[in-house]
Amino acid sequence: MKPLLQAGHRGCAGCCDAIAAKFTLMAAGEDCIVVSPTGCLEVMTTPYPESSWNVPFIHSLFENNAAVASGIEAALKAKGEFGNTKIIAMGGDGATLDIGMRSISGAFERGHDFTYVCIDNEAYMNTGVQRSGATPFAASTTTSPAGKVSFGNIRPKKNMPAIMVAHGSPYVTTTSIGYPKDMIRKVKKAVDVEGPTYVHAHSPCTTGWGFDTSKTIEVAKLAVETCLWPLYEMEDGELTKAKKIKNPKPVEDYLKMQRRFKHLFTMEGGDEMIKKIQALADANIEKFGLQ
Ligand SMILES: Cc1ncc(C[n+]2csc(CCOP(=O)(O)OP(=O)(O)O)c2C)c(N)n1
Ligand SMILES: [Mg+2]
Repeated sequence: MKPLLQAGHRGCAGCCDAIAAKFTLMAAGEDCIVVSPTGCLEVMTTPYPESSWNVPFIHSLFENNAAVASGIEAALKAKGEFGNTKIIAMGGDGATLDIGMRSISGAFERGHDFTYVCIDNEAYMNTGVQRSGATPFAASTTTSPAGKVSFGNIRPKKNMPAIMVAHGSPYVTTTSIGYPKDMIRKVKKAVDVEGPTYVHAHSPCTTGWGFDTSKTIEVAKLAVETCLWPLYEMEDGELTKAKKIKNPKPVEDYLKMQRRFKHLFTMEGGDEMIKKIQALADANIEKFGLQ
């Protein structure tokens, strides 16, 4: 079978978006329609007149990504052609947590049968690494730069999965491109569950985070192994599964691999910030019962 996302696209070496899209399509199979707004994934896979997509792909605006997906579902149903076709809206963290939030909220409220996959590389990468609602505490970005008077981004990540749970979604899950089997299983489940489902995939970006292009998966795994990115499933609002981490690694192991956190190891007071980040990981262990 030909790959559903063709090789030869223009992603960076080690690109997380390509990996996330590939796993999503492996899970959804051929009979799917993908809607995606502007962002690295769309730009690198669809330079006119080329396309890497071997499934139907529609480029939406940021603002109407989930609205387009829900329109496709409604149209197929009206034509009596809905069948088994999986409708997938796939957007970056900026598209999902910030600019496209209203249309996602509306589509989930209306209860359309589709799956939203957020490819979370924790900043607006395509336009040059600007901070988004998903940028973690103390990360340096071009709009939250670390410097003499700043340790970088001052706010913690917005809890998007919790917002989707609050919409009454039957299935909300977090995953990571560092765990292919986990991600493929969860996307499969999400597309099979009836109603609006949400998959939030943590996706380390070599260019924006500043690590070697060969380390994408290693960095992704460290986010999970330090408990900074817990892998869990919520069904009908209840926590049904969380990946246990027997011996969590210290958050330094994750932070020190990335240029965006480099200042924490060189600036006076950086150790206090690292303690705050460790506290976020410890809170996840408690909240999701990771041990
Ligand atoms: C309404 C609107 N605002 C801003 C832009 C400019 N823009 C294009 S790509 C992009 C970054 C997208 O970031 P994200 O959704 O996180 O995807 P990534 O590129 O990081 O994968 C932005 C801000 C736009 N195209 N439309
Ligand atoms: Mg992004």
